[in-house]
Amino acid sequence: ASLVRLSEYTAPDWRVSSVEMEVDLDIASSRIRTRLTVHGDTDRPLHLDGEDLELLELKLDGETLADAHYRKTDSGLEIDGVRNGSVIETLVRVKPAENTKLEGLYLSGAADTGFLLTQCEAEGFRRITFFPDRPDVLATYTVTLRADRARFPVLLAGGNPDGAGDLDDGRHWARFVDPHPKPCYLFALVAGRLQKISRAYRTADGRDVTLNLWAEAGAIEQCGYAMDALERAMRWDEQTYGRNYDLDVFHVVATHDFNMGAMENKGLNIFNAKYLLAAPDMSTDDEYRHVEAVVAHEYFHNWSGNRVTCRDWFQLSLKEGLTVFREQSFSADMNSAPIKRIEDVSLLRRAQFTEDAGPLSHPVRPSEYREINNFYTATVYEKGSELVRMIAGRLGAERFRKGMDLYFERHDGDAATLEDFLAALGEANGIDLTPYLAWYGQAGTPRLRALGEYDAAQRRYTLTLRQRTPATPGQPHKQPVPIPVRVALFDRGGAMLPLQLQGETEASGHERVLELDGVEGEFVFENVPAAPIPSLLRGFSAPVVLEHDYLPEDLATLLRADPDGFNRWAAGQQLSSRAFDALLAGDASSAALRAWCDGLASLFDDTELDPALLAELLMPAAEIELAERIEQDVDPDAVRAAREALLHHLAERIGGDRLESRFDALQSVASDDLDAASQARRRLKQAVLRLLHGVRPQAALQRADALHAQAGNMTDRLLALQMLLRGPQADAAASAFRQRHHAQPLAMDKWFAAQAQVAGAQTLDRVQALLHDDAFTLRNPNRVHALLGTFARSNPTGFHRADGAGYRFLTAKLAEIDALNPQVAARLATAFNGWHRLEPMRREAAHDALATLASGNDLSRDLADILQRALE
Ligand code: DPP
Ligand code: ZN
Repeated sequence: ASLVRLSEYTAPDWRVSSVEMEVDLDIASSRIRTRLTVHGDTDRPLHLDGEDLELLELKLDGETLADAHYRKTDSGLEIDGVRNGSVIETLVRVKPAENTKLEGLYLSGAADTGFLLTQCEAEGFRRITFFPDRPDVLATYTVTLRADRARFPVLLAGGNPDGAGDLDDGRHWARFVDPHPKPCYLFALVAGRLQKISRAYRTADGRDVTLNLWAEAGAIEQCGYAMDALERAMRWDEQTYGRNYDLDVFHVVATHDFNMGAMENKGLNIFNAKYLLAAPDMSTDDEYRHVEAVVAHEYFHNWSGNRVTCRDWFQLSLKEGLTVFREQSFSADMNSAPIKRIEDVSLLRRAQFTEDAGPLSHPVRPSEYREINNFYTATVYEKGSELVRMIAGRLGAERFRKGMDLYFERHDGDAATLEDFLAALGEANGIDLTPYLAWYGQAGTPRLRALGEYDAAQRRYTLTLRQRTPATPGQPHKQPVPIPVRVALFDRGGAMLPLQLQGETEASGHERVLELDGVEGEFVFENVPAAPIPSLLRGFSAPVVLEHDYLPEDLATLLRADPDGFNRWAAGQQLSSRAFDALLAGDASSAALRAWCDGLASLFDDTELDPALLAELLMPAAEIELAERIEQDVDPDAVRAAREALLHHLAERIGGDRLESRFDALQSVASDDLDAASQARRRLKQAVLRLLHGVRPQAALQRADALHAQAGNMTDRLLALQMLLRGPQADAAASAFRQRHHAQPLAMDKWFAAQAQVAGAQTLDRVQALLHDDAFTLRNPNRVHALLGTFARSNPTGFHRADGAGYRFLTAKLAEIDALNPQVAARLATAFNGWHRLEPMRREAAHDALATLASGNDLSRDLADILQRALE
């Protein structure tokens, strides 16, 4: 397929001012009549994108077009003779029930009971009607839906309602008008048997809005938490960014059949049920927080994405990075900020750093793509968010808000670029932010090397910072990027020192942001009484890999004494990662291992410490992240063994008795409530039980068994199941869980995932058997990700088993899935990401499996693109 390049962007020849649609909905065959009013100052033909559409009528200014005046092309229609102000009318037929790609208009659920819905981002609107399907074509929409009233009692489209009524022969209609010009990727409709909960909301600027959450019968009771979260998000955006909602009604709909997490269609968000439904018996604490975060994320898009959209898909991070940042800030405000930062940085390292180190590495703003669906990545989202965070930090809260106000005001109703974003933030404050553009165009994770030198005679501490970004595919040479490095200095006793940089007349404050704006910079602190311990990159002030030759005891000091929870965790992670390096090399007596174990053993009974933070401190990085520390010839079995040894040493140092009694104490005050303290205790129980399992497996399994039988919440029950799956009661526990939850799809996803995650080579057999479980289907993205995605991504010793059977298994399934749903196949295929760096036997087996898959015919553009880049 052809390459789309950012450098070749040109403004559209033809724009569309208004879209009128009349949609006759039916499961097997739906008809869509569309009238476009187009504008342009050109005599070039009008190109309309279209895919899998059956064209029934085509009119220009009311006249049916003769064959000679238009052409069908590979990508749509080309129409001659169009004039400024012309009206193009098309009538097409589509087949929703046959649409397994879940892009365009499709059926969720069974033909007799399910409902119809749409997904357009990025390029699904062309599967509904002929249209210039690009985000810089903004139009107002009037949409009339017609369908059988009994089969489709609820009809929804984005915008304000504008009439409804009955038709002959049992059908009815409803019309919606969206006055806000929008790109077509934000179009949506929903039709079927749905129930709702409603709430009245008055915006800060006085608009009365009806909030409606929709789900199928049986699930509507699980929408209450999301409704509360939505209201919190709306208030937060008013208070934090001054942004108000702008229609009279806001709909959110849950579906179990969805490729993405959720979609911010204007006025009609559509959610993967996983991120909307929540109930104590079914949802873990993490899932509750995800619901809150995703509800907020999609709502925030109403401004960062919808009112101000993207000029082209290369600018995707303009809306996604910014909206993830807004979502993360919201979640930090609603929950524990340090824990939220720990979670976000962990995810960044686990998902984005690994992506950036492999063959699929790309800049936050890619310069070219074959299939845009493949760029909804951790880099565009998570690294994109880190870049906004860096810039917000550079400006400070007040100036950032001022800049955001200008951005929204200047580009409202517009399709903008990342340059526009930086210009607005900068110009509002008289600051030139263009150096940050380098971050957007350059792939790879910068290495930040820090060297500290203390001069006792001068009482001076010099910190030298140096940056280097490793080469990535297509980008052999890297330029330096601006790196804000948040720094504090500690004395040996763990007290923070007041800071005085060279040139300042006196010390002030305990934390500074040093700006490294070239390859190397030197920063001199004066009046430092003794060699300090630097605390670097505090709060993870830039998405880089920090390299500093800390003494283990200095990291232990930071782990113990830093007043900021995130930084304690960061120090602990550095220690445990170093201890991991040593264990991998066969060294079980490293100073790092000792310092880490001693440090945590002494914090273990600290009653001042938030149990949620202690839980995070007790867990080293995931295997996949630790594997990144190895340059070449990664052996996932060795990685796991070293990480397990790490946990074992820690558990021994803390001691089985203390672990048991801490667990029992936590359990004795357990409640099923969702308050922060109860969640924190559950989080700590998890960490403690895992540690206990390493030293006293019997004691751990006994507790898991009791927990599995008694738990009144999913967090505990799932923990228990995960533990029991490692022991002799695996089958009994699995079938008890299945029996209890077989009617809850979201719980069943966890059941599949828990089994796929059991470490070790033998798990492949179980995964293969689970393919034949009645509840498994390749057609449901959540189910595929639960079983196959978890196996490939979260079970390195299973997927990467030495004989290569895991690779061959996955690629065979990928071919089957690709024929149904290319987006799901392509996403799953990225699990091969690290294959280049595997040890030779596995590397060869992975390569062969990928190459065999790639040589097949009929691969989708999505999957072919991933395979081609992975194999390059
Ligand atoms: N629906 C996806 C998201 O909100 C893509 N826009 O991130
Ligand atoms: Zn988004």
